[in-house]
Amino acid sequence: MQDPTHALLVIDVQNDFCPGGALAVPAGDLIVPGINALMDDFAAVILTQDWHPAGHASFASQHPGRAPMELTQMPYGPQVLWPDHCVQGTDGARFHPALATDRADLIIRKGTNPAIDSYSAFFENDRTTPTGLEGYLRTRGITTLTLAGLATDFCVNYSAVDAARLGFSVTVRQDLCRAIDLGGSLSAACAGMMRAGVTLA
Ligand code: VGL
Ligand code: ZN
Repeated sequence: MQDPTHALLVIDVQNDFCPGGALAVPAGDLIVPGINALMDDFAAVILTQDWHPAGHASFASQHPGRAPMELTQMPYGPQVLWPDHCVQGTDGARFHPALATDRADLIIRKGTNPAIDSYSAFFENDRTTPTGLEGYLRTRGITTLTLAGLATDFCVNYSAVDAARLGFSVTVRQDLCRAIDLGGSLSAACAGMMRAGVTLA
């Protein structure tokens, strides 16, 4: 019997984060079969989709003289400058073709504000503007979340930490995540998730 209070949150399993994509996460596509199988264990399945307007402020292409993967300062804090990725309506922004998207109860799109990045499924990177996901989960009576997807050290990490801070009980399935690992970002993310009370499984 599926637990109605427990949801699966699948983060950004999109073409641009898989091999061949604009911001490819090594072996990002290998987690798709395991995520599809895991969906059968959950009463609620929620997918997130990174969904940027063209010319998004997180793109290095918008910062003259700067290169992808460099760090800059934004009004809301430090920001990695990314290659153009997950532009609304492009093939790179679509889910991996093998992901079982028909199983989703909800697809939440994030990163749509041209001036603010949004790693977390719950808040933009100003850490205050909500996506609405918290309200959806609470009104469904969901208290426990299992996370999988891309990338472990960015969107999975921010989503897991925010969920724990909001009081949800959170487990990250590390075997069903893959990381970008930029300058030690994976070990920093794991330490931060553990500090926030996230279970790394
Ligand atoms: C992500 C960098 C930029 C992610 C999204 O899904 O982890 N990373 N946008
Ligand atoms: Zn993005």
